[in-house]
Amino acid sequence: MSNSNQQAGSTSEKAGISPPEITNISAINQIKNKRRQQPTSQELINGILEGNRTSLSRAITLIESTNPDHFEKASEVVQGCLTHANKSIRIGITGVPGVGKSTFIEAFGKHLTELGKKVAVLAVDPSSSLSHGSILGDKTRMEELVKDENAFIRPSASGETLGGVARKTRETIILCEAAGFDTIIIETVGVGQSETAVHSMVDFFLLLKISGAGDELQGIKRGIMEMADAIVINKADGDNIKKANQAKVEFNRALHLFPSKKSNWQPKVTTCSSLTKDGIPEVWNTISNYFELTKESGFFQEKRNEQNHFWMLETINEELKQNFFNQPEIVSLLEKSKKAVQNNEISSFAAASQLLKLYFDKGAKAQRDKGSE
Ligand SMILES: Nc1nc2c(ncn2[C@@H]2O[C@H](COP(=O)(O)OP(=O)(O)O)[C@@H](O)[C@H]2O)c(=O)[nH]1
Ligand SMILES: [Mg+2]
Repeated sequence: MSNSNQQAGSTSEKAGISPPEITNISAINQIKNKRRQQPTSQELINGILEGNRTSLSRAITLIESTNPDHFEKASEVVQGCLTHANKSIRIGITGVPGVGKSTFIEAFGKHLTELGKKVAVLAVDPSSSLSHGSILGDKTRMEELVKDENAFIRPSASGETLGGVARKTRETIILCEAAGFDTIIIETVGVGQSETAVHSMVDFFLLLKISGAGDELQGIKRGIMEMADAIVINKADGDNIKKANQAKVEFNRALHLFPSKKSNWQPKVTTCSSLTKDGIPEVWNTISNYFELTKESGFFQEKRNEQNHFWMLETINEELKQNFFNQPEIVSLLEKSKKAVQNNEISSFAAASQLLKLYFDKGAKAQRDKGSE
């Protein structure tokens, strides 16, 4: 381009949209060229293994992409990183909105980077397509951690089913670990099934609570209490300290009523303030003790193996479902069957059988066609 600095004049104004005052064409072309030069999967893998954050971010974007052209490349990158992963610890954090998860992760994450750790923060929040990613909005609450070169914060993949978000988060964990992050924190909101998904991808599960008006245990789902390896009562500062300590006693009592865990770990209850940072080092001590115990007993590896197996089956379930529901013939028969079931013309089971038969017959035909090619 001979004339790189072009002054855009009023003559080029279109329908009331004025172009920027100075358009540097050569700069734009440079950017366009850069964008066009997509790194190969091997380049991305090399970048990630060197700890290059741009490569890491780009690879995560590939994983999150819904463009089928990206699937294979994303899968190659994950595969290439796999043997370099698994050297980290993974901590899940849940709690209802407002309990202080983001503020806690900021304080806790800073404590960890001060201890020399490299921390990656991810989120599983299938509702975030509406709120544009909870962590993204929360980055303001993680001001220090965002600036920390030993921390990496990534909002959750959005516009997806829980299964989709969860799988992508699992793959993102692998990439972060390969990039040298040794402590992975996964935040999830305390609604729906997302805790169960996060619980099945972490080594340690932490439930964040605040002290309430007395009856602390009301409103907590038993399942979540059972999953927790620690309950941390946040906002134990100012006038709240006494109530937080009472809540601690109550939760401790409740936890002792649960059958003992396979890990042989007795879940702990502690208090902390994410604002004053009181009790934050103690949370880390608790978690360290857990890892010491479970790594020595072999439970740590056993749990990871189980999780890998679980995710293999989960992925098969998810893909089969996707494939089934994306067939145009299925979509149209599904619509017809829905009405027929409503009108009592066919039972739900018979309708389901019909749909599955159509699906399997179609698959069998495709196989035969392939064979006779
Ligand atoms: N007093 C006090 N306030 C806190 C503490 N942690 C968080 N908060 C406040 O609680 C509100 C919700 O915090 P946030 O981290 O956004 O909660 P999240 O929705 O669980 O991520 C914010 O106004 C925080 O400043 C704490 O330890 N003490
Ligand atoms: Mg938050």
